[in-house]
Amino acid sequence: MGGVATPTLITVAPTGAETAKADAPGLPVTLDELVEAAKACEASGAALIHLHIRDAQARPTLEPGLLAASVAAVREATDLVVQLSTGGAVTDPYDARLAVLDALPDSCSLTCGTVNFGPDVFMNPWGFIVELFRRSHQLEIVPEFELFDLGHVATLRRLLESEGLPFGGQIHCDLVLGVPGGAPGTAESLLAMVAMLPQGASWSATGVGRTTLPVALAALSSGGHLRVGMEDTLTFSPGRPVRDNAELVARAASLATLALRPPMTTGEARALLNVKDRRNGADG
Ligand code: KMH
Ligand code: ZN
Repeated sequence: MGGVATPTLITVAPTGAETAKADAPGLPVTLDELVEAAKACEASGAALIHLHIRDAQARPTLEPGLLAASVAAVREATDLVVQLSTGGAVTDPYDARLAVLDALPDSCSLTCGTVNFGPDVFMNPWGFIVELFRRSHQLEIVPEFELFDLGHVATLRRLLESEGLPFGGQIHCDLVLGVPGGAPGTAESLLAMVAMLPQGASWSATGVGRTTLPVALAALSSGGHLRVGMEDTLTFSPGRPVRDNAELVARAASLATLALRPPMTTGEARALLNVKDRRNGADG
């Protein structure tokens, strides 16, 4: 043994597209709430933020002006790596999902396959995956590959074989487990997916709902990073709703520290993912 343990990249996914504000009062849905949540999560140990945004009625939206304003506001208020979701809501059309990249975030999510999503279907056909990958490369945005099932890992490998490395050169993945329709949120399925990842890939994992803690503990003990947040988890412990995103980040930071893999700084996250520096109007 010996050597220096890898610090933990903590990603926060504060909002998502599925939960109504009325069902979770702590959900950040306005720009002000989003910025406050981002600042609190950064202070609690997050280094990357995965953003979905809402309109004035708190409905999920991919409106280009709001996306650009959200990226600018979070960049202004924090040093977090800003990632926009290209998954959106299950009802969003492909062209609007592709146009998300025009807001020039540091990173974008890129889901590597279609998956049943509760009663819905989250559509990600091969042609769309390739188009998103190429556009992210063109615009110098680092993709994070979202993997909901084992077949998505196989598709990621196929994508890299045909298209080469993503912008920045680092293959970074997020394993999203416990979605009804995707891989179960267990250590066994996490390890099966990790075993198939391309060589040199970095990865985080998130367990949806009550799988959040088993998946986080399995990820920490297997060299992975963590994603937490109200997009994925609304119950802190049985019968106790999540108060806000920062408490989920704080819990993840405690687990990581306990595992002797303390939270990564935003600077370390930027270096790991090799994101283009777009702060202070450096570019776009
Ligand atoms: N809201 C889900 C349908 C992503 O952000 O890229 C898709 C999702 C994945 O959340
Ligand atoms: Zn998302």
